[in-house]
Amino acid sequence: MATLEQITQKVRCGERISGDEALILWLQAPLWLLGELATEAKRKVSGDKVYFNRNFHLEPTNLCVFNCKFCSYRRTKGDPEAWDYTMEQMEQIVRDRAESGATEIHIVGGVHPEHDIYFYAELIRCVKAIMPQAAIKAFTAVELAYMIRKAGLTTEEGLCLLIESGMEAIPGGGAEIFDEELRSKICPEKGTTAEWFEVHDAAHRLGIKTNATILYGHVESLEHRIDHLLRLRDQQDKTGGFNAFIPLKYRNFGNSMSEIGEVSIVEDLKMLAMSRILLDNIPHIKAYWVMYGKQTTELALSFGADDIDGTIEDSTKIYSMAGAADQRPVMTIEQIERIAATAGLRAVERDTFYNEITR
Ligand code: V47
Ligand code: SF4
Repeated sequence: MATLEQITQKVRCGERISGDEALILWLQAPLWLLGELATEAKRKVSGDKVYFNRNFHLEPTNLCVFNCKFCSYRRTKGDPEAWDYTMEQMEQIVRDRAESGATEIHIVGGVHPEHDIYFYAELIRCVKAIMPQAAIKAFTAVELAYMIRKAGLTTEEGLCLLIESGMEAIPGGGAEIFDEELRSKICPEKGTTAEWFEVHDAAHRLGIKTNATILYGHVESLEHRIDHLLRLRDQQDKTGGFNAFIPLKYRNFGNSMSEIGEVSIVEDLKMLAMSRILLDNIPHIKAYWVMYGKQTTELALSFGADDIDGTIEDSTKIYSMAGAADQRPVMTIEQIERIAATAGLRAVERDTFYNEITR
């Protein structure tokens, strides 16, 4: 079996490591070493840059046909905290932000019991008509698989319909944990791992860039996390369409797994570093500041992250409802620049496809 020194050497030389080697590194490497290895790997991809974008989220509803145990966001119809926007209300939300300079609109929500793929195609067309300059990154693979299946279309047919309407990228949500047994415990009704991969595989083959996530810090083991990362690395070898990987820390407020608590910041930093080291073929590792909070995000930039997501403009409720510190998440460009500078890095504005934007 390889030693920590041998594995460290391999990572330094840019050689791919196996799952067994990753486990040794995760268990034995001190935090500073993981930070150093991940930073070296990050620097090869993005030098001294930290990417961000000007973006906002549109969350059509928090009604959902599923009931994932970790979800703090879902409500049932009639609940005072439920929302279910009409097309007109969503158009108004976008119109209100039309002058914000956003280059991306991230659309995700619950899996609505009634709305079908044609409603969402229309939504994309309406949003695009109001902000043609912004890219639409829309719907998790779980939402997509559900609406496409319900319409009786093949995955390719469903995606093509949405692409023709203006969908340009797909976010990484719905991945949770790929291990089938564990997935069936924490989100038994949700779309399967195979469905998640089918949507991303088809999207990549159609030329659409996507992101990927993991939900970590609940009841999974390190082996489950490594298995998750390796499945993504294999997929990326085949289709190459993942832009970014986003480790999502389980936040425990207001859901039915609350009693298990949350993992430490050290655990978050190790998760980021190991993601950077193992996913040698996914260009960007995103520290989603809305979920970590601004302080942990500063630290994340010394552990392999090269992206912190965007300005957000108080447009998402997923993490504020799950206990994140920022109850009204907004980040100004000055704050983003300060966070990057604290880590000795340079904030660079990007579009959805990581083209740099100079204003
Ligand atoms: O899939 C739900 C997660 C995800 C909780 O692609 C929770 O750029 C932690 O995927 N604690 C949706 N996480 C959000 C998402 C995302 C976010 C930012 C950027 C991108 C991107 C994607 O939120 C869900 C689920 O894994 N989630 N509940 C919770 N209690
Ligand atoms: Fe629905 Fe998503 Fe919440 Fe699961 S995580 S219950 S799919 S909104």
